[in-house]
Amino acid sequence: MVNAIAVLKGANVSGVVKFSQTSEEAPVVVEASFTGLTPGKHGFHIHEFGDNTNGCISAGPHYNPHGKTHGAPEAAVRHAGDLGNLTANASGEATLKVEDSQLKLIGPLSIIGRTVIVHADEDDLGLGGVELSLTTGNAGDRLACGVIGVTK
Ligand SMILES: [Cu+2]
Ligand SMILES: [Zn+2]
Repeated sequence: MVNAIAVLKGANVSGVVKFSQTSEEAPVVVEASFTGLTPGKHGFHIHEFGDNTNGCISAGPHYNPHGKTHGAPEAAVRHAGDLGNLTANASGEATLKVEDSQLKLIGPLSIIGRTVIVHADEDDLGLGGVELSLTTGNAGDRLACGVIGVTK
């Protein structure tokens, strides 16, 4: 079992995202809990770099080791880092628990050391019909980010 965690801090938004995987072929369990969001949907991704030199922007594009276009988490064609959206309630709180078959904590495609980001806007899952739909889901500003580290 490998466990990893990211703690995200933004101006208003904060959250914790936990990951676990039992073997390289097993799905990764993702459990996220956020506060301080505006109600509604917010794009939620793993980005390529674990670099916060200039804030969340230094994390680079969506983690995409297979050179695919952006998509929904359940789509066959997606970035490995595409986790879709968090949905915040009227109090600005969002929780998510999913199993994802493209993320890895074990092996050469591990996401440990990369960055989790929550965005200002909804991820259109590649279907928005604007240029950014196919790269970022047009999810807007990066509200909060955190590097994924190993935990017990
Ligand atoms: Cu993102
Ligand atoms: Zn993507």
